[in-house]
Amino acid sequence: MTLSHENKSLSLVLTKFGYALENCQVTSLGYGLINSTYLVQSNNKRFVLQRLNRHVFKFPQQVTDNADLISEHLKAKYLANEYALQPIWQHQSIEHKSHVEVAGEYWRSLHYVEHCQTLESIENIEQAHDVASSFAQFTAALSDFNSHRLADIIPDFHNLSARLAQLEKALKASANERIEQAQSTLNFIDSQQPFCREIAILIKQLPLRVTHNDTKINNLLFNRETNKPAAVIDLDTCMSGYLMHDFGDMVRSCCSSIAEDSAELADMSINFHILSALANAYIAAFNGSLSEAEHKSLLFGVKLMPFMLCIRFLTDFLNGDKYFKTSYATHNLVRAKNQLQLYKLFCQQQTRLEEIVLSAPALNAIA
Ligand code: GN1
Ligand code: MG
Repeated sequence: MTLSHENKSLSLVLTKFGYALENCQVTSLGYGLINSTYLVQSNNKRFVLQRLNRHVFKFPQQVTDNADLISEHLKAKYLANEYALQPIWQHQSIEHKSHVEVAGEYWRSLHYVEHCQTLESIENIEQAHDVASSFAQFTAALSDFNSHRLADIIPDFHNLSARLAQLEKALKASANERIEQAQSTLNFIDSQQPFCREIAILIKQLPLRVTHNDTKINNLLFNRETNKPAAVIDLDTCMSGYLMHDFGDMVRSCCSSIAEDSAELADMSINFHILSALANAYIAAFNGSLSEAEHKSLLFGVKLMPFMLCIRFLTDFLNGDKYFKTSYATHNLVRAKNQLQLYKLFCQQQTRLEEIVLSAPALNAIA
């Protein structure tokens, strides 16, 4: 979309939310790979405006409906002092809706939490503790929410066998040049069938919960003054899932020494001190309510999430980069190789991983 095109849309969208573009300052916000997000300032008011990616979200109203249901639940918990983080919510349009449609695009406005920032990496052990207990609190606060009320926004989102099938399909339709570039990564994925079988058996023993499904460190807002977590954001993929998905996604985004799209694989290492702090705080936050199977599954989640994200990036590379935003031709391939390297490092450190995750105390010592 060209800038003038986007500006014209922005103007109409703002009108539908009761604002005039000429009185607003609009700037880009965040580093998401899917939606386009803006910060809007109008006089003394600030709010977030977001254009949902319609290629990714085939039924965007499901996204805004789910977000309304979740924020209603979290607001009630917050008011009852059962949830310490700030719930975020969607603003209503002048037609009293949580979205507006302009030129076939789907937009929404979100509450902007003041005095906050996001982080792209963990700076210390205390922060790791805070990140893990925040994401765990988020999931724990949703443990009494009936997951059937939530639409399955992207079916099979974290279903490994479905992701493998999508890769297979992309491979059949892809150009030879891309396949050649992806070949070594494809071969390695193919060699991991025993791991895929383990996951298929494991998931039969796990309870479904309402999970966030995108627990990257940059989906947590930190208060700028106190440096403490303020709110869990980006509820786009909040739906039924397994706890190991959220734990694994958090670990993959917090423990690698390099960014998820860095090509400098020789520099990649895992910070086990951070991992240990994450595991201890995450498990303790559930205060004994995790079954043995769920606790043990977290170990698998740590390997599963980079492995599955590698498959997703590679599939998109073979499909011609239609899903994730990219900045250069091999961006998705670089991301896939990066996540595969992370998976390999975790596999090499299986014993250490087991020691950390399985020995994490199940009870919250502070409670
Ligand atoms: C996407 O757009 P963002 O950054 O919130 C993706 C996640 C991936 C992540 C990888 C709907 O999230 O699943 O883990 O990129 N979201 C969707 O950075 O596919
Ligand atoms: Mg997201």
